[in-house]
Amino acid sequence: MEKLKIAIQKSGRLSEKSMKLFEECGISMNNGKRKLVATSPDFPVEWLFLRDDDIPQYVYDGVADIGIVGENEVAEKDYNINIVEKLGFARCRMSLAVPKEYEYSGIDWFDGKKVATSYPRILENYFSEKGVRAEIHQISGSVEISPAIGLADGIFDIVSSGSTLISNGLKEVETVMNSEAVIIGREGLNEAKQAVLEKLLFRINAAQKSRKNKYVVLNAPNNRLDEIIEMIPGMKSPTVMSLADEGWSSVHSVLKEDEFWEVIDALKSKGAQGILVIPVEKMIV
Ligand code: PRT
Ligand code: ZN
Repeated sequence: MEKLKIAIQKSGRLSEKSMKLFEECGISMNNGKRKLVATSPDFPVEWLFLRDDDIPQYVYDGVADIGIVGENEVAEKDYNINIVEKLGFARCRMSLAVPKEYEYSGIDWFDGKKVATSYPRILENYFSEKGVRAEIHQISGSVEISPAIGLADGIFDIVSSGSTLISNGLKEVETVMNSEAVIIGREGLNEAKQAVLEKLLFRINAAQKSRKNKYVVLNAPNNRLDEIIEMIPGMKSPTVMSLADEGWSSVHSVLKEDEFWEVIDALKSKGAQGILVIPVEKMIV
């Protein structure tokens, strides 16, 4: 079977989670990532390990069929490639920041100013959309120190916790875009590769759904059973079994991660006891 070629970051913030994604899909790697290329004994894929900056181009050129990269790199490179799937890790935002002592009045503040960044294209598009005329100074690293050394008035960079900005005396003033890791793909995969990609996406979806859901087991007093069942509808409906102790039932269901704490509190207030929450390994709906 023809192999789907997948470009992933060799080492950096994306690499570990990218590898883990395949592991969760039951796809193992033959030779470690010390090499340039790896294959799998159990799935028709081949990985290429690259710098993240190069991944959009490799996919666009067809050297790789798909790749895992931050949305920020996709936007900066601006090739005609598709985002096939959002992966939910390596979340960050791309923001403008200025020295904290400056009074920032709004985006017009940047008119006539100098801004340092490693992402000139995203910034240029943003400024032109906002009608701001600023000088963009492209540098490849340590963007956050440029105001302090007199290289620029402000910066445009990746922000995650915000602590790098704070420790460099900067404040975030505009968020230009949000980013997370995504799978990018090129147009025109042949039928065989498209079939492998679909199989892979099916597995990724199952793994992602499982991460967003928890399996809950609890004991419910029979006189509040209806109310409790209503709160945890599950995939179809909960499983209810009688306990040896009369007047009580055991309820099994699936609960979404984001509503988890709220529902647990409400369940307790309805008299639920012995609540167990178990991770779901795979979820096929
Ligand atoms: O060597 P290679 O070119 O492959 O890697 P790289 O050094 O260019 O990229 P890498 O591994 O640092 O980041 C890869 C991707 O992770 C980025 O393109 C983003 O999509 C995503 N990502 C998520 C981040 C961050 N969070 C992040 N915090 N990339 C960089 N940072 C840096 C940021 O530049 C800043 O210096 O961390 C600092 C800010 O962090 P906070 O938490 O202090 O705000
Ligand atoms: Zn990079």
